[in-house]
Amino acid sequence: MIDGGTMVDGRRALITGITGQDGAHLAELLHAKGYDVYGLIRGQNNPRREAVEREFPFVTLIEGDLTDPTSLVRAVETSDPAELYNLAAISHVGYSFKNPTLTADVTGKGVLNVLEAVRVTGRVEQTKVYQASTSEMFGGLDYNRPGDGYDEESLFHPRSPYGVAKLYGHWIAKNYRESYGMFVSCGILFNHEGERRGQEFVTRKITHAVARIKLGLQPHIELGDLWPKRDWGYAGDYVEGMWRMLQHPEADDFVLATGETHSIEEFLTLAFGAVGIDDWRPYVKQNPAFMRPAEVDILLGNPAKAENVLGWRRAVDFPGLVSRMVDHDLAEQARIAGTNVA
Ligand code: NAP
Ligand code: F7E
Repeated sequence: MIDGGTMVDGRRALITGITGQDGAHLAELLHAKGYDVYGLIRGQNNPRREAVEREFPFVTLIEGDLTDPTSLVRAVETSDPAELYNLAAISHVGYSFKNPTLTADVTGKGVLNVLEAVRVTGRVEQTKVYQASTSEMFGGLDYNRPGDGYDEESLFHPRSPYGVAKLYGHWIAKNYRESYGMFVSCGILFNHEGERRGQEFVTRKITHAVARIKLGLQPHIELGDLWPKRDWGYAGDYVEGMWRMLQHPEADDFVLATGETHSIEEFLTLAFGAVGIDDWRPYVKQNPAFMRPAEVDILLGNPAKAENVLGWRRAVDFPGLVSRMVDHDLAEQARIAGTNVA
């Protein structure tokens, strides 16, 4: 980790999406670097609040919602951040098909609300913003052939309400950069996973089920399509890239990816293999309820710009990611069940 020893004592950072996977990794990273970390949390009784307070007692929580501009102004005024990481979103692609209007309001217009909170409080010159853009803005092979991987210049063709909302967020962020000279960098991040990933996403759904199947706690897992391919990295590596984007002298767009793509079938093979099950097929049932009206067939990213300009490198490879997640879930499920794992 370049600059791993750099301390920035007392610099203030505001993270939206503090209760999510990336929020947790980033809070940890910024705290280790000496930042004062603030986190935006929504709802009058957020079920994840207690866990955040327990795991990250150093984070100052501020109540607010991406759909409530007044709350964002208050959050920016209270935290007075040098760096604002906008990670909050409705982030599940399948859910976005079922709730497209809400997704547009939160994942799309919510970005505008965050940028406006920085602008109207007079912080254009003092607050750097990170916007969480996504590989879901690219459409997959039928629309946009990636060659050696999608990069910052590739065409966009989003295939879900989530992807469309994120593309609005991406372009409004660039617009504020160009219109007001605001330091807004967009990280176009490919899938990143880990032991903090929500169980609604396919990787964690699989590793959680593999652990329970191995321990005899559930008979099988139900999934949707198994042929799509994704460029899967480790979330801990990717938050380091977010931070580097805001340390770079100029605001810009950067792809973070591994440069490898694997199918869900390959993920299943490694995950079941990690617990000694060679053939996963008897344990996997397909259920159309988990299929989407439109699918992104293959995502493959080209991280050359982030590697060359930011010096960013991912450390965890695909087999390392899968075994890390399975090991974690096996230990956790064994603990819950009161079983010893040999
Ligand atoms: P995540 O685990 O789903 O977390 C999403 C966060 O957004 C949660 O903290 C959630 O809080 C918050 N949120 C949802 N609606 C909100 C609202 N109306 N107001 C304020 N907060 C709200 O997502 P993640 O995996 O950490 O991803 C972080 C960001 O990167 C997201 O913007 C995602 O779209 C983007 N991204 C993720 C990936 C990936 O592979 N993980 C790849 C590319 C881009 P609650 O606890 O209140 O629900
Ligand atoms: O699906 C297929 C599904 O939901 C991956 C988000 O973080 O990364 C994520 O979006 C693939 C898709 O992630 C199930 O159809 C099969 O082809 O884990 P996922 P995602 O849709 O790629 C991007 C970069 C983001 O920005 C998003 O915020 O797996 N799949 N069966 C399934 N997916 C789920 N969730 N559940 C299944 O049972």
